[in-house]
Amino acid sequence: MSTYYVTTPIYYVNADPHIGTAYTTVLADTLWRYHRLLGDDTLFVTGTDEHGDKIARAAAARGTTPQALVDEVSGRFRRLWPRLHVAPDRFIRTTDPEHVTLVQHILQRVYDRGDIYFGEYGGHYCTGCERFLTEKELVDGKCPDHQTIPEFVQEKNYFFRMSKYQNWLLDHIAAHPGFIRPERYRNEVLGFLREPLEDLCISRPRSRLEWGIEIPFDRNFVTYVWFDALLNYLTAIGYDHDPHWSDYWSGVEHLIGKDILKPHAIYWPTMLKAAGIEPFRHLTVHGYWNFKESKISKSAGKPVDVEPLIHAFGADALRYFLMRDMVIGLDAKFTPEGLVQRINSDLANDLGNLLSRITKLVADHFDGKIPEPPAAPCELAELARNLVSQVPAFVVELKLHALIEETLQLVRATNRYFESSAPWSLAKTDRKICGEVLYECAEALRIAAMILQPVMPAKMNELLARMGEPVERFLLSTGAVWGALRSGVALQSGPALFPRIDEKTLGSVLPELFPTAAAAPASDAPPTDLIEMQDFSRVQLRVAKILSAERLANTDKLLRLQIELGSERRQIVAGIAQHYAPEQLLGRLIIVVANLKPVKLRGETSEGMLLAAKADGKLVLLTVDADIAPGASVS
Ligand code: ME8
Repeated sequence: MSTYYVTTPIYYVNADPHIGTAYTTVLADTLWRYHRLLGDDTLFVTGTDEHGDKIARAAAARGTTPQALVDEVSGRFRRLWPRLHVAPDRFIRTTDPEHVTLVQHILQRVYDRGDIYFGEYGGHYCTGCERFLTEKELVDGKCPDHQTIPEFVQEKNYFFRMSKYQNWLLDHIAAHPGFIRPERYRNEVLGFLREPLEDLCISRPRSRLEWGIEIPFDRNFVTYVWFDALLNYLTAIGYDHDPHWSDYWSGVEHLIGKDILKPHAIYWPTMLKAAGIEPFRHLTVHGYWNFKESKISKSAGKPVDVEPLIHAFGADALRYFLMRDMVIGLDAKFTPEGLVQRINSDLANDLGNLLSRITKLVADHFDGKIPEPPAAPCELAELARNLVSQVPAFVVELKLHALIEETLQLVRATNRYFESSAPWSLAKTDRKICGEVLYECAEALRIAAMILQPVMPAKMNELLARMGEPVERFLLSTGAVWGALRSGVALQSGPALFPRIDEKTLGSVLPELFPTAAAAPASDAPPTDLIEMQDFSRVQLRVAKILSAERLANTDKLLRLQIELGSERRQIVAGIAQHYAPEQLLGRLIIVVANLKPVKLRGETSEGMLLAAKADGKLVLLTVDADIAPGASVS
């Protein structure tokens, strides 16, 4: 049995979880579940990154204390994960006392070994990245990730002798091809290392930043957030005091998005080396989920909330889409239409439908009990055996999208076998063969469900439970064996496993998913699609007066507004509840899109959309600057 320890980045708590952070966490959970299925000893850790400038600034902007902010937002991450069927063994926070002790211990060790010194530095500091950017990294004087001009900061600080480990790191990468993967990111890191590596500034003066871990050998400084955050991967396994820490460490896989390659591929291994700890085993880097052409993120003004997606489509279907539609290492496109297409074709049509067809015929002709298998299995058995034998390679090589597709190929082949054998006619002419066909189809489906269980744990467990399969921890090697399906066991009927999503449902959830997407394009991004004047003139903008406002039950995002629009009264549902209290809105004159087709949001009709501007997660209503009659057109 080998150990598998999987980590996600610990997320900053200056913003709520969104589809990007959900992706890495679902990926970690899925890999963790696959390794359990393969019989490994596993550990899965995620958490939140709670110190540093970014958090201090976000707290100040909200008029709260850093501690109150981190408690609130970290709680939101922790509560979201179970809703996505994500079950980490440990949720770590960098404000945990155990972590603070570990960071100070490692700092002291590296200092005592002579690899930390005091010096002065001036450089371009990007608050978004929480690090100094080199001249080479700047594009037109701006941070390429955040599109902001970094501040020039000059101050005395502590420095880590990172440069000393440059050659060691190059040799280590060369000797361990799986150290950074996929290869494109390994090459990117080798590219960084072609330039001389600078030492890393690892402190911040208390006078500038209070919110951090105190440097153990100088009370006037706090620890730079990356030196603090990266060490969470050791705190989580009880570094140096848990008897098993080194077993887990030897099987570690760090999952990250490409935005944080440099801290993980350069700072982290050199920090470990300086502290006398073995480097990590794998750093696996994935691309971005993009919405249209730009990265989905809070700072880009394009968050895609996860809660409404779970509510509308279900956690497992969302997990399926995320795992199926991103090839690890490449960017992927997130569109609600793409998500629905996946659910309808793979899950409703192929998988769910197969279960319903088999269940119905078994109920009608075999008293609801799984019939007897044939003496010799059909061609599906070979397909299934082949697939099962390839699962470990797909998992180890991180080709989850391909594993899912291959499994769906088995499901589709089973549907074809069902069609061509026509068990519904056989039921009238040859009941024995009819039973054998149904057994084989059910068996292929059972094996497919076992393989897909890490991707969709709740739905696949439900499917297996309907077949009378025990769904506690099972192993692929003993469970996914052709012919293990037990005849005579009840095949329970139930509602459709994956109901089809129709256009109406999609239309009704879109405004909630992207409450401000239409109203507020990314603040400083250049327009990508130019439109003709006549396109714009189709949109009727009008002034409206808010007559009443109230919160909608079961969502913390939506308000129901009654508005006056000339002689008309209308109801609109707006995603502004986190930015405005209902009583703040009464009597306000706002701008609405008046000719939108009505949609239903959480069962409430919305006849129009209000306009708001968005930046840094803050939403501000567009209003008029003098009194004007409600209903006035905006041109
Ligand atoms: O960087 N597509 O935290 P963070 C795919 N605290 N993944 C995305 C994504 C997108 N559009 N947007 C975000 C930090 N992610 C540090 C990490 S670790 C010691 C410290 C995911 O909240 C992806 O995993 O900014 C990315 O690397 C991470 O969220 C960044 O999270």
